[in-house]
Amino acid sequence: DRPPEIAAFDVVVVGAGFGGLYMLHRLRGLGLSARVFEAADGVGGTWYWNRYPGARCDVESMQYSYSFSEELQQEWHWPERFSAQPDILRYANHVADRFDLRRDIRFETRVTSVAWDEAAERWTVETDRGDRITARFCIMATGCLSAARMPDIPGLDSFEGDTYHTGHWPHEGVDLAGRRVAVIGTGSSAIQAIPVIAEQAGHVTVFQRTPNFSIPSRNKPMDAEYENLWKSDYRARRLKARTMRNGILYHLNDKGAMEVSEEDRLREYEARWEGGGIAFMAAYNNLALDAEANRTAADFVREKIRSIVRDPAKAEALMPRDYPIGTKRICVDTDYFETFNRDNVSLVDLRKTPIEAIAPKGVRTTDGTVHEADAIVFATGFDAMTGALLKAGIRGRGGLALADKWEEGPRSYLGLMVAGFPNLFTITGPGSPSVLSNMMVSIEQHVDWIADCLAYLGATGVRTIEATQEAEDAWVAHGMEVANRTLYPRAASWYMGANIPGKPRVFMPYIGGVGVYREKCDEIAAKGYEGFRLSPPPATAAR
Ligand code: NA7
Repeated sequence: DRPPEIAAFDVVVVGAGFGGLYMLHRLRGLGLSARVFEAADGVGGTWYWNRYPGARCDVESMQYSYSFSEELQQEWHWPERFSAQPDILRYANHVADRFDLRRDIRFETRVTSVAWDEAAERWTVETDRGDRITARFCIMATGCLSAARMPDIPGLDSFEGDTYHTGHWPHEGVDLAGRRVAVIGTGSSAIQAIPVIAEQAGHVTVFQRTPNFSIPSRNKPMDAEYENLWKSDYRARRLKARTMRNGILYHLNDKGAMEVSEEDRLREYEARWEGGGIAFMAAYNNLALDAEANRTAADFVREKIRSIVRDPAKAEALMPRDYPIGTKRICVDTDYFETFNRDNVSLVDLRKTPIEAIAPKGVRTTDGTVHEADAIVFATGFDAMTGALLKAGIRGRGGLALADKWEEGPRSYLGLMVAGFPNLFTITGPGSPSVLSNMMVSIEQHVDWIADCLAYLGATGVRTIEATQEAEDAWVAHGMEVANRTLYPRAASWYMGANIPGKPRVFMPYIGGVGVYREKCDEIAAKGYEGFRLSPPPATAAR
């Protein structure tokens, strides 16, 4: 236990995941004082909480890592092509130690209120440990998929067994050996967890509301030659990745799917399927744009499901049909569809028989069946992108609550700042590419942009920076326009807020592409922060 801290800093950072850690490092470099608050008792954010069996990153290890330190990227060795959660968490801890970050982080401390003090032109940040910190700037590094969501199913409290959420997996692990396990949900988390749970459990019952497209990862131990190839060319590759649509370096075919013969198309899809991972969606340049092109890729994956799953009824139930492939986040798996060939795995199609209630002995569906279970795993996702921000109790100018401002969906300028909330930045906030990208690339871009901005403000004597209403409105309109050119809004996805009852349906991330977005951000900065109100106006001589 520590006494509450009453103090003043230049900057408060909320969150010690990959965003918060790098932000702190950059702030130190600028000579700014900073306090970081983190709810967990360790660093790592997403990778601290998501310890469910099979948790793994679906961006390749050589790319899902920081690029800011040449020494760091050279010295670190990733054991697998796609990193497992424990390895990524080990890396986060290594970074925290290597750059001596922990001394400025207050762990096991949740921010409860973030309020703008108009007269002082400072933020007052309060925590559940009684801390009261004022700071000129507040930077929210709270993550996009950090507010785990338990569905509101009647009878939950009556269940006699154990319940778990994939996003809050117990740190000591869970022994599921021989037990009857119900898994609710079939998103990325469930698709990774189910094959691993099935190997331990006595029986697994999967409750599927919406089937998902999933591509095999082809994960394997890191190949030394491949690692060296990356390390000997790291700088150039990182630079190139930043220009890519989603911040990942892979081969994006510059042809449209309908420009080639069916035979060529199938060959390309087959090669991508064999290659593994989300590069499948880069097989053609118009899969996210053109419904007919998209259907060819979706048909290919449905055919794969049919060929893998031996029971035709199960195969049929597992095939997604009512949204274009990729418009709900594409999943990456190891033996997901194969797992349904096991004798100890059954599938309940909730489109036919929805869950009615949780009963003391298991999950009851509308046909009256109680699917008995000793444990229920909720793989039911997150209040994505806005959930954690809105939980922090942020109030801007005139006491305006962010929750009120965003009542009809998030609005921001560049996903970096919000009109009415001066000197408050959001790392990978809604309105930026964030969840549509390699998070590491997007995090580093935002942190660097914010750090450069703070340096500029310091050098030019500017006390406050705030997005103008016009710039914000234009950015929101632009974001919607770009999204509507794609097939994405056709799916009831968490990108749209559709997984949370009552949440406004707004396409939240910016889909214009990581490379394009970065250029825009840089251009805006180069023009003296166009679209932002700087007060007092920058003393030009100081720059
Ligand atoms: P997701 O992708 O939001 O998946 C949640 C799953 O849970 C999804 O299949 C949902 O079905 C299902 N769900 C949610 N609520 C219910 C209820 N009430 N009943 C039945 N099924 C339900 O979360 P994940 O954790 O898998 O992945 C999130 C991201 O983390 C992932 O994209 C990666 O970026 C990492 P639905 O589709 O809503 O019908």
